[in-house]
Amino acid sequence: MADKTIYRASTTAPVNIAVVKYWGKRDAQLNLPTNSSLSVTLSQSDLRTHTTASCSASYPEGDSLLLNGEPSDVTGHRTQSCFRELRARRAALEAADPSLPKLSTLPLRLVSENNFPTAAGLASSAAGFAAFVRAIANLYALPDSPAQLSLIARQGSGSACRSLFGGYVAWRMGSRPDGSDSLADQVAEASHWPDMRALILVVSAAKKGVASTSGMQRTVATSGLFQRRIDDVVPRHMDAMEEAIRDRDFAAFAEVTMRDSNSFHATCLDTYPPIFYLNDVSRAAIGAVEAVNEAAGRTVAAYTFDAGPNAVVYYLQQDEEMVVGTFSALLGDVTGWKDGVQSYKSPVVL
Ligand code: 2P0
Repeated sequence: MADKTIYRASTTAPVNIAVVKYWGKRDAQLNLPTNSSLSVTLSQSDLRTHTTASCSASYPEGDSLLLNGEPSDVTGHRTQSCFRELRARRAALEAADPSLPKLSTLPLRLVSENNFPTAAGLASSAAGFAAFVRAIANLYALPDSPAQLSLIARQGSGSACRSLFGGYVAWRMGSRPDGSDSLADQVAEASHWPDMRALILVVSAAKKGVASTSGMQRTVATSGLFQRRIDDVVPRHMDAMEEAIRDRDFAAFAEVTMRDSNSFHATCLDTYPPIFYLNDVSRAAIGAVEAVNEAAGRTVAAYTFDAGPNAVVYYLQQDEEMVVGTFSALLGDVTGWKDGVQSYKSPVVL
């Protein structure tokens, strides 16, 4: 009789918010970026994806994914690349040790839940593919390091490679055509800078207007500013950011974070036709950060925006009252999700 055992493993992965942004692919098939990037993983936040991976000979033919209760397509080349790479690694283990169960040939079933709006510029694909890859790696008992798994997660979604580490994480763009050196590494543990906090302002939970993948392709094809960003701006920002993190220099961290967000959104505006991710509430959040820094007489807060209008504001614990107070005045004293989600304030300990 065939073995009907169900093999199962679960994991969660957090979102990460870039302070030096990834925007542009040099190889869409392998998902290789035009620039390195650096992010902060929000490990302690409730912005996470929980994923269970299972496999069994009793499952019907074919792999499946249930995302937030809805069947989701797994035939896309990115998802297929992740399945293929993970299966190949498991098959190698099985070949080396014939006593292992042959999981690599069984249908896979993934069940994944986000506890935040999907595709609202809150890095859902980052947490999603990081959890996807780690759940299957756990199921297959792969010995691969987080850096090795980041090579696989990158092929699912670029930013996902950074969510396999906590703390401050760089995604090195690499130079090899096969992508084997385009992977994530940890610049510093979260505990290196224990006072760092993030405030997430959900301006809108609606799906973003221009998806990242097509948006960045259009930028690469049409923006003149983009070339300057990848040749000059990002390399300087990467160096300055690593130095700011190493020295726990908040003023420097904040300046690079805000400049890089501005540079990324300027590049979006320079795309033809232009891409707008910021709205009036986003601009009010920028104004509020400028006002609180001005009032304090030093830099206490830094804003950053991804491919959507939601703001993430970084600050240090000792300035929490000042920073969170400013945003309460701007957005009202709302904690948690509200009907229709107008705003969400949740100081996040990293
Ligand atoms: C980032 N973003 O570094 C930048 C900042 C958005 C703005 O990574 O095509 O969803 O799946 O590799 O990772 C969003 O892009 O793009 C992103 P794909 P992804 O976080």
